[in-house]
Amino acid sequence: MRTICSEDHRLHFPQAELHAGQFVTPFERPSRVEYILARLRERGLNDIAAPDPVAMAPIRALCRPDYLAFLEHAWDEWKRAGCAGEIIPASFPARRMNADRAPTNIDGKVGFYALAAETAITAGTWAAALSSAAVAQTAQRIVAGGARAAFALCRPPGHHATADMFGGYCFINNAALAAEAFRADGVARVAVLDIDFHHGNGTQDIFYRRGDVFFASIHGAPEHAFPYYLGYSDETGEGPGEGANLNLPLPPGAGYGPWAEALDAALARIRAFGAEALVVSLGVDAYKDDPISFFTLDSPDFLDAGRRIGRLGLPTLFCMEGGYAIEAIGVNAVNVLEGFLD
Ligand code: Q9C
Ligand code: ZN
Repeated sequence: MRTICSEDHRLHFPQAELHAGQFVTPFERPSRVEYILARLRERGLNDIAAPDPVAMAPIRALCRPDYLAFLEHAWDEWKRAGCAGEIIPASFPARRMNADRAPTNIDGKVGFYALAAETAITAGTWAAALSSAAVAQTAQRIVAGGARAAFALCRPPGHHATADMFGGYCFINNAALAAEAFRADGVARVAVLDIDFHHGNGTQDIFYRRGDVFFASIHGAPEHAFPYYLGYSDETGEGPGEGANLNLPLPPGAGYGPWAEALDAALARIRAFGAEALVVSLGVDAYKDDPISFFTLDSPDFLDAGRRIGRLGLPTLFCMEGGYAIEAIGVNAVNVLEGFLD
């Protein structure tokens, strides 16, 4: 299995994350990629390449133009406004306020395009987000070209990003971009399986009214876990997308027993949907020692999960998402890939 990875992910390295009322070093940090690369090499998965140049047209088709313009120019506007630190949203269009009219003021704009306040934007964030999208695009082409699978080692991650919002460490939805690329290549039915601990609200939102892309997510129940305001099991899709959205929330402390049961349920639905290509949003924050999550999967469980996904027999693109137990992230992510290849 080939891995695609860009050095440019390093351009996004904020110093600050608002966590538990304090600024801490962000959980989503550049070294995550180094641990995964080291483990790939350790396991002989040495086919690692840089991405092709980013294709902007598919990103423009996926995201709202004003959101992309915001991401591209936010840092300059922030500096021009005399703001001293990293871009952190602090004001939001909450209930009964204007959520469809962007302010001109940069501080107002930042909150308008944010879904949470933990994710900082810095000088290199736009370039890094584009490099991450390019990684997904290049890896998707490899699978579309006939490979059984490819690994898009995306950073920053993408599954919380909608067409018009950043947050949850995400800016551009790499998995959604890849799913759309399969559609553009003529694949009639595509499935996105999101095994990150957090609900893939961005991916769900993008495809919610679509019947051609099935979305399934196993995640910490929204009453208890970020992103809190989406991810309930009664969210089943709308209009032409009715029945093409499957949320499998699990309670605090859930271990591999219920998790694997949820995975099998998701895989059965993907099979029944008739998917011809699969995008896996590969987060490994369901791990027992993850600092911001509450499932209790152990490293060998990720091997088993990969095996089950492999038994679907679909052309599969793995897109890296979360995972914050840094010392274990390499083993856990690569275990999914190795299980798949078994
Ligand atoms: N302050 C992904 O796994 N809030 N994003 C967590 C810690 C945000 C996770 C609470 C979590 C985002 C891609
Ligand atoms: Zn996550």
